[in-house]
Parts: sequence; C-alpha cells; structure tokens
Amino acid sequence: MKAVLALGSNLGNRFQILQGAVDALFDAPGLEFVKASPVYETDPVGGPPGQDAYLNAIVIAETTLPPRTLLERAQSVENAFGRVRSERWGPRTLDVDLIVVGDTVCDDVELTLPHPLAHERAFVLVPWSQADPEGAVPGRGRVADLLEGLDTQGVRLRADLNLQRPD
Ligand code: PH2
Ligand code: MG
Ligand code: MG
Repeated sequence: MKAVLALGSNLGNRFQILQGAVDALFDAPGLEFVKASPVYETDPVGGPPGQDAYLNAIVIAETTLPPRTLLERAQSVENAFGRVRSERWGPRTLDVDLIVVGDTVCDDVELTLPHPLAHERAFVLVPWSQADPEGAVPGRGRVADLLEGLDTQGVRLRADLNLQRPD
C-alpha cells in the first residue's frame, strides 16, 4: 500500500529533526521510502498565538504494515524526537501524521484515516502535490483540485533545505 506521512516541526533545529525523523521512520522493516517532498516554511495554523513558523514536508512510502502498526511507529519516532527534556510538557518539536494509508478508511479514537483535516490544510497539500502530482485523498478528491480552493500564501518553499533519503 502507498502511505503518505506529514512531518512538521516548529521548535528546535527544525530541519535536523525532520531529517532525523525520516531516518528513524525507515529504520525498521515494513516501510519503504519512496520520496520526500520539498521542505516548506509555513505559518502556524491554529494553536496559541505567537508560535514560531513550522517546517513541513510530506514523505511518500510503501508499506506492508497495518495502519495501526504504522501509527505506533510514527508515535515512537515522535517520542524520540518530539519532546523537550523537561519535566513539563513542552511545545512539540515533531509531529508525524498519517495522511492516507492505501485506501483505508477508519474512524476511531486513536486513528482516523484519511487524516480528517488533510484536505483543507495547505501545509499538507502543497508539499504533497509536489511529491505526488497524482495524489488524492480517498473520499475528498485529488490533491491538485483540493488546493484550488485554498489560500497557500502561508506556505513558502525553502529551496535551501532538501531532505535526503533515509540512511
Ligand atoms: N500542525 C498542527 C497545527 N498547525 N500549522 C502548520 N503551519 N504546520 C503544522 O504542521 C501544523 C500547524 C497540528 O498538528
Ligand atoms: Mg498534525
Ligand atoms: Mg499529530
């Protein structure tokens, strides 16, 4: 199955964290790297005011894993990179979201697929459309069509940053 993962970071060494996440995600069997999108600097959507900008990217993969196992892997990578060394919960340094996994449609407390907001988030759709111009959200339509109705001003290409294949 094709899997589309969205990576985001707005705290710490954002690019190093994204590359570290790519390396870690593909460090075990069952998930094969296909392609990473360009990296975009994006205005925060929602959350507390005054947050720093995000770096966002999309990774396209092939997987034999059930979506729930993929979610566990994504969460363990978030745990490895995503929390400041502090007693208190700090802002998240890494978010790894499952956007689509094959044509899986599910909606339960732990996992909703496709991602319930992906179809309206320019910071997901812009990088995705670059990595896979034929991409589509099951039940919502083609990424290119979904993008037409969206304001993409807050999503800026960082041509100086390029994710490498996992090592
Ligand atoms: N993620 C969120 C909320 N808002 N905004 C941007 N620009 N990028 C994100 O990855 C993002 C966000 C929740 O996961
Ligand atoms: Mg998210
Ligand atoms: Mg998340």
